Amino acid sequence: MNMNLMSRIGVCSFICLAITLGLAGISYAGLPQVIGNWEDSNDGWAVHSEAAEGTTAKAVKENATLGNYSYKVFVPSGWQKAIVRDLSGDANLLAALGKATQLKVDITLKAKEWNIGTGWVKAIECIVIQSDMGGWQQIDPADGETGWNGAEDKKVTVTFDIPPQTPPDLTHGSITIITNYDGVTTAGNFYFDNVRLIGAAGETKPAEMKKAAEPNQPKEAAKPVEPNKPK
Ligand SMILES: [Ca+2]
Repeated sequence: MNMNLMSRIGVCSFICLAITLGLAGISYAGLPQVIGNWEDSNDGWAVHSEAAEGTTAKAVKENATLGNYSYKVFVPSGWQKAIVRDLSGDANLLAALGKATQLKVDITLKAKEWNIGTGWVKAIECIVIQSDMGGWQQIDPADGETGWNGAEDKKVTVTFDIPPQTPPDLTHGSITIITNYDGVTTAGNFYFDNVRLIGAAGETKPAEMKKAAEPNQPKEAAKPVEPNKPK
């Protein structure tokens, strides 16, 4: 009887502890973190220094998927370094990049702006992360249909899986968006919005979880529990 009760208490404590620590871990890096919203500003983004001549980018009050503004980007045809966000010098954003497992970006293409003819257009080609972990990490879309025939407006969320970036020690990091289209009769713009870094917990807001987890968070017990944390 006593043994039973004790082991039951033990199991319950362990589960409570595991849940508490699990939630605490999720909120560690402040993810999800929006790094591109462009509410009447460039929001830290810029035309890439090696972008093709004629590349332009500015915040506009149209085609937003978060807030009221999106980033209207025109890029000449072909595989192009379009826009870049340098996170260097911002410890919080570098920590977010270090902990992130995914990057998601919303893209809008307007049928009235494009005449694709016999050409082709992708909503986005890939992203490139440059950080302590590697000077050129080219990442293809993991989810989201990037192909477009131009018949109707397109709005798509494209997901990229981010390899581990040695958290929390990044000293520099940047994210470049690469575009690609070719052979079109008339080229239009790309409208980007709600670029966000996502952690292992997904898109749930971490602030609420943090509040619930904090009061019970036992510091000393953290180490023994860690090996059993579900992956
Ligand atoms: Ca926005």
